[in-house]
Amino acid sequence: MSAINEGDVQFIKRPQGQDTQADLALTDKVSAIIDQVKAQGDAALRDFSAKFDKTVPENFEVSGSEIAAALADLDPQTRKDSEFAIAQVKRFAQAQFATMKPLEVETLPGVHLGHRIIPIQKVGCYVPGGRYPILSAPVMSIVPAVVAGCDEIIACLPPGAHPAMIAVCHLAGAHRIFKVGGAQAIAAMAWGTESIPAVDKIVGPGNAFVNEAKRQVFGKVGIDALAGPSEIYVVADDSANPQMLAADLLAQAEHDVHTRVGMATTSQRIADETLSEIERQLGNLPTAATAGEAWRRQGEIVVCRDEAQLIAWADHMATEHLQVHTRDPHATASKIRHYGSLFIGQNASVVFSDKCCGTNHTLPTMAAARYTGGLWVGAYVKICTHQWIDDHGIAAVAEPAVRQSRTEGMQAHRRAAEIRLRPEEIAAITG
Ligand code: HSO
Ligand code: ZN
Repeated sequence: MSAINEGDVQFIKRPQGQDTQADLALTDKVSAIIDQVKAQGDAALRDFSAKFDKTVPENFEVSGSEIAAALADLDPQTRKDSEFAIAQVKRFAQAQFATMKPLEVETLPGVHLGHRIIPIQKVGCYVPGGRYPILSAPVMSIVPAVVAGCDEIIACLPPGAHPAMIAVCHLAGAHRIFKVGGAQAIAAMAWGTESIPAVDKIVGPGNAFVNEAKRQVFGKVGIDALAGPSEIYVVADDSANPQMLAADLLAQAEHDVHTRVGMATTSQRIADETLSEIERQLGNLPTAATAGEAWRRQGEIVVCRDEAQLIAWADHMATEHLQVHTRDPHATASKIRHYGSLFIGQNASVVFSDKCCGTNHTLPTMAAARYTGGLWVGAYVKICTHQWIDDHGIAAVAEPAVRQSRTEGMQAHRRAAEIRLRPEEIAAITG
């Protein structure tokens, strides 16, 4: 595939410069928070809750009666809708899990190799606060942990989070829930405090503080990915519907002023009509303050000369969500390589995955789609190899191992291989 760059396509609207969350002081601020939590445990959590959340919970752990109250207050239809989302995410995660098989193979007579799929024991799911109480957020990080069979699944969410978020954490299957947010929550789950158990892996998106904290605790614990502001991109030909495109772009734009939204099309008409349709829809969108700002800052529309260029541009962008609105969307989609999740055809709006269709909405941003997919049940297990070597296999592997160890000067390794051979077998090894 030939490389494509900005000079190759025609910009109808360009993003206003590079908008990132980069803040050099952030690294230092976050490492100070982590150090304090590590040193002082719950006392540090109380300090940071007072400073950042303006409230200090009496107990960080959500009690059984608080969960019962949150469930009782949950509007019945909201509960049903969350249960629907949970069931859908569970079905797909179970189907994906079924594709992960243990393996036993004899690669040479007597050389038996294999792997097992072992659930991660303790998982910490970070549930972001943010501009909206996104009820599907806990579903996406907790349900696959349940499907994978993790022993201990905890959830942390900011103390100011809506009680419905607590209810959904519980419905999704969290074993314990804690009211602690931000970088301090990540530090607590990585190192443990009096109230909060240390986990083996931390998953779930968050703000710039949470992301930086996850980056810093990586190694002590595993992490899923570093999720930046949401992104949507669309590739469209002249069969696309500008009203739909504008609605889909603005849907993601309302997340945050940092959201990156864009479209590439082979049709100048679709580009022009989508541009004016976005302005028209912003005119009566209640969340236009955020969506409009995101669109002005980060919105992008480019015209490509043909489908091949459209595909090359989509791969170049490697966005979190990629919608394909072309005459034969399956054919177009099959040629694209870099995306977090692919939305094939006009009906498959990102909103359905965001909320409830069953694919996980926690996806790679900032072109991380070049090297990873999104959060999934496979992120909650380890694939660990094993081997056993019978008497037929020993000679086959020992001879090259002895020779290699000699060549490398690793005499103890040589001995460990030789000790398993008869003297005449050792004598026969040349080189
Ligand atoms: N688009 C977000 C997820 C979401 N949006 C949930 C609305 N609800 C992930 O990038
Ligand atoms: Zn969204």
